Amino acid sequence: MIEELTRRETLRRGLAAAGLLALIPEGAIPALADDETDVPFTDIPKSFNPNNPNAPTRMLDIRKIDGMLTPKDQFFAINHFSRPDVDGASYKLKFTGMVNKAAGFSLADLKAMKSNDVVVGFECSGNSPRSVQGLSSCGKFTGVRLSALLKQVGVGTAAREVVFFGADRGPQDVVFRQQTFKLEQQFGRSCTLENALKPEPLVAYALNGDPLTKEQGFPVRLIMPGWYGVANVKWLSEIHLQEDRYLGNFQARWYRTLRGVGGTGEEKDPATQWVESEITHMQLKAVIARVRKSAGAYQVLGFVLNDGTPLKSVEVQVDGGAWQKATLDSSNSQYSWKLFTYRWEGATPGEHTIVARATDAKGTAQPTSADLSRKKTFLEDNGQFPRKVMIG
Ligand SMILES: Nc1nc2c(c(=O)[nH]1)N[C@H]1C(S)=C(S)[C@@H](COP(=O)(O)O)O[C@H]1N2
Ligand SMILES: [Mo]
Repeated sequence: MIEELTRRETLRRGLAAAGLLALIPEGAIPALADDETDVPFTDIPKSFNPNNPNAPTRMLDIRKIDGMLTPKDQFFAINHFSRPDVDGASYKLKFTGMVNKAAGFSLADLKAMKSNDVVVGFECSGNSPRSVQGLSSCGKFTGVRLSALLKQVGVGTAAREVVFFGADRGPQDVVFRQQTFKLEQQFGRSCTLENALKPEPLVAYALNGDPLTKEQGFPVRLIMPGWYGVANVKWLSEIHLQEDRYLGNFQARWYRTLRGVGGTGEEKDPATQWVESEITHMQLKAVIARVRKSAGAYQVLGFVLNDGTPLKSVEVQVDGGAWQKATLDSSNSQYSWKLFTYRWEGATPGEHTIVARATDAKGTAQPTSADLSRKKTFLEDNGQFPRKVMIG
């Protein structure tokens, strides 16, 4: 895709010279050309250190986004235990619990089945301005539909919940009332059987056409298009079917949101309900990632993440002025991140504040951070993210 965009850009330049530019769709996001420069952001925290190979968490430097697919060595990476070494040759994906026949699929078995490619963008539910929104990326994943595997093993009649375990494990605090147990835990997440049988979930073995990297879950991971990062279980080793809800730490304790609904939002207002919810589908979020100067004009680039609902609009506001329509990129697809560009006319020297907001076809609008004040926990921060830039 990046190569494609570069080719498209070369073409664009040729056509521009020939006065035929109008033939090319607006909004393609090419790599920075020789005569273009990045406009610096003045809001990057001093401590921000993206793409540090030694850090346990790798963040994407969103100022470097130059196409749909995040290169594998820049793709953000988060893990709760140390990254396990899984041997691809002896790997088996086990199906256990309420299945008609317990089964194991080797990497070769999976690769022999019908493969699907899907471009999926996702973010960690903890992504926020603190990490300059760098806990996000977009890749092309290749794999087998989860529904096809479930069909092959046969789902038991009582099964309602599908649990996905990674090969990573370690001691963790398990809290029950006032007691805390230190117990060996495996990374696990679950979803309902209904969600598992949808066509989207993918048991993936490749990222951008190459085998998964160790950071991204080699040899096999789950991809849940439209869901937050945590649902995409890496180093996938076992899929367990059961009747009851799965209540592991990463499902029922760590990854939840607590927010006030109704009433005034005052903690003592009986009309306000304090609702706890699971971290599942991504909340609508637009982020300005990059601003570039090209032949005296300024172009703002950004991305939108959401649950796959079509977008109605993405708008950009400069220094508190009127909201202006941004252009969605022609390379976007339903579950990719949605790239957008905005041509910033009349930018004057000095510091400016720019912000983006997205609205989807169901009318869901991206909140401001003030709108999120009733959210008590820090996950699912999809508030608008005003950026500061310096025009030279
Ligand atoms: N097995 C396993 N899968 C995991 C995790 C983990 O710790 N172990 N972290 C999750 C979280 S919190 C996120 S945000 C995503 C990050 O995916 P990435 O590292 O490919 O960017 O992986 C998810 N899958
Ligand atoms: Mo995450």
